[in-house]
Amino acid sequence: MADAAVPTGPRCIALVGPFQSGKTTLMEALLARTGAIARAGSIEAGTSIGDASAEARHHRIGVELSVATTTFMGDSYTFLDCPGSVEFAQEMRAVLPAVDAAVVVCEADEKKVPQLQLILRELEELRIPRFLFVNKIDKADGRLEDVLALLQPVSRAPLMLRQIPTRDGERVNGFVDLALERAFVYRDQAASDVVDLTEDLRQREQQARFAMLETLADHDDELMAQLLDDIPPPPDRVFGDLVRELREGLVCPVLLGAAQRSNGVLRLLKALRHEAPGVAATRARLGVDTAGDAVAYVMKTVHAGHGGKLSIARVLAGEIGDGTVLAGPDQPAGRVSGVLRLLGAGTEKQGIARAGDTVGLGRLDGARTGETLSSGKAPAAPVASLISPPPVLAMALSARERKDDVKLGQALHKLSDEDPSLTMAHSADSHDVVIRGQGEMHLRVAIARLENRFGVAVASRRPAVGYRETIRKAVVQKARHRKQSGGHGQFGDVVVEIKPLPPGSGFRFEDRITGGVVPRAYIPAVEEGIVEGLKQGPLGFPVVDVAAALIDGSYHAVDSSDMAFRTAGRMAVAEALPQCQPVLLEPIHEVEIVCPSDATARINAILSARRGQILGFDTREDWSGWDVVRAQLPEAEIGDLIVEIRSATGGVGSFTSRFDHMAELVGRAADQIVASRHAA
Ligand SMILES: Nc1nc2c(ncn2[C@@H]2O[C@H](COP(=O)(O)OP(=O)(O)O)[C@@H](O)[C@H]2O)c(=O)[nH]1
Ligand SMILES: [Mg+2]
Repeated sequence: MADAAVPTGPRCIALVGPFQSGKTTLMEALLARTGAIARAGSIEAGTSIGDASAEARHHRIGVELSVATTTFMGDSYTFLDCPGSVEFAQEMRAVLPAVDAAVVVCEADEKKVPQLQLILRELEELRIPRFLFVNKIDKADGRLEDVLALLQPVSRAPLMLRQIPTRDGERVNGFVDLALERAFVYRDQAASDVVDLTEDLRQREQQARFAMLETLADHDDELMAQLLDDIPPPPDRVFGDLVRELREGLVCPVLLGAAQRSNGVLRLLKALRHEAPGVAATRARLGVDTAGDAVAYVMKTVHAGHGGKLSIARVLAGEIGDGTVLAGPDQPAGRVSGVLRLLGAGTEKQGIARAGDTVGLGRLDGARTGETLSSGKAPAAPVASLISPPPVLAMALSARERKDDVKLGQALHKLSDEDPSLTMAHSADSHDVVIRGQGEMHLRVAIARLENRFGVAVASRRPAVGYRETIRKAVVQKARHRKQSGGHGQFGDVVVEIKPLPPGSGFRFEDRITGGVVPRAYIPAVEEGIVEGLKQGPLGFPVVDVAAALIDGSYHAVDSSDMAFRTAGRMAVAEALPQCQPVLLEPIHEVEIVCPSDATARINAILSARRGQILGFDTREDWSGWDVVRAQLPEAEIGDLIVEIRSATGGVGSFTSRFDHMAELVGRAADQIVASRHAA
């Protein structure tokens, strides 16, 4: 019947959804149901195919993408288990462009609705066909209609029930499929049994089916006419609409199940088989040209500790085998060495990858996540442009052993190649490497990977705040450096005027020598000495916004030298600064926080408690139910700001910040900073 429309060929399906909703468990059930594994492993026992890395096992949550390919009714299916935590959302974002469809795994939990909204939004923007899989139906205690009412506001497409639960007392024991009009009773770890529809059930089924048909009819006038005329619509029409409206993103069908018991899993597989598009439709969505060249999209990059690089890619057109030469948008990617079928951490050689396959490609040293590769002469049109979210947390790292310094740099380089939402930079103020990422767990996992995968143990600490100091008063200071030792002596003598400059001016040097009392040749050395002296002021920080003028001095025909004048310049500054009323400056950033509106008051309170000055708040453009709060906040208060924002917003709030200005800081707070600087 509907089988004529079933796309054949490999499918690629993302499993997404809030943290802990059961994605990894569902992937396990899908793999067991399709025979890729003998039986479902468990997260608790550390035997699942997904979350197989040391870091995921340790934390018992998904911290990276897991990929597994299986076969169902003769077709290949690759499932992508995407981490649910916002800190690892980049892993999901990178794969989505090239998937055929997504299964959004969720549960009836009000607290997770904001996270669901973020995920649905990504899918909606990329026009990815999506099913909602309401999981953990085995412990559902409320009515399904209430769950849907809770979730509907965060979905742009109508959530359309495809099944209704049946109950044995309070417990959900099966479901009625509203398209097939058939009732099923769940069995543990097995396919459901078909049972007769009782009269009572048939009435409920009719009602729910009518609601489904009405939703479909919103985009099918003929179906609408049939419903109005009470004509039973032909099954082909209903199945045809289910397929078309899913693919066009007009509806989001809702399926039920309990991944842990393998309930509803076969139904899900069948829905995917009949309704999810294949690679041809995905190519059309992405505008991929099929001129004959192979085109592949890189979903993830993995650097094994011992050097090999693996690019997990979806072949969108053509074929890729060992030896295929591929190029990215701006550089050669390399020659494929190894085409691998993936089952979590396990791999198996696969001779050739056909259009639609999702595989590991070995040794593409020039390929990056998010790139579209082509075997043709000209680069392929990119199917996606990945933008990494700005970092929200930083940590300073140093290798525990000096000999690992170089290795640390190299390993971090590989980690940020794998995950562009993790960046690294050498800090200007110290010898540390500063890593920046999406949250505490994100950075902690990066550190664990350094150790587990690259064998580099690191110490980590909060990065230093960029304090500075300046002066409030001008002083004229004389300094003479004179040394008589053995043969040549040293002689340099200067009079320097130091005075404050307006904020943001930095440093200015002026030569006001007349009559050659200090010869021209030595003046640059005096300036160098002054600059050195300003590197650390009396409070312990670099001194900014000062002018120094060389106004007088003297020299010695034999003993004067650059070195002597440099020393004199440095001495003059060191002696002058304490008399200039030094004052501490702290960096102030302008921050913009985005959050669901019901958290805005809490965010304001957090900002005030952190010495923030709130500049205003607004509704967030194009995000109904969200606000943007703008404020000025000291850099010292931004360090762990994200932790508090997340806990006030169910994990979904975030912020961006940029340096705005330096502000004077006095009193106890300043004294403490100076004291701890001197103690360090
Ligand atoms: N009761 C029940 N628990 C489930 C079900 N599916 C998953 N879980 C549990 O929910 C927790 C989170 O599952 P997991 O698959 O790791 O979620 P993920 O974070 O979405 O990958 C685990 O403790 C699972 O055992 C289900 O169908 N019913
Ligand atoms: Mg998981």
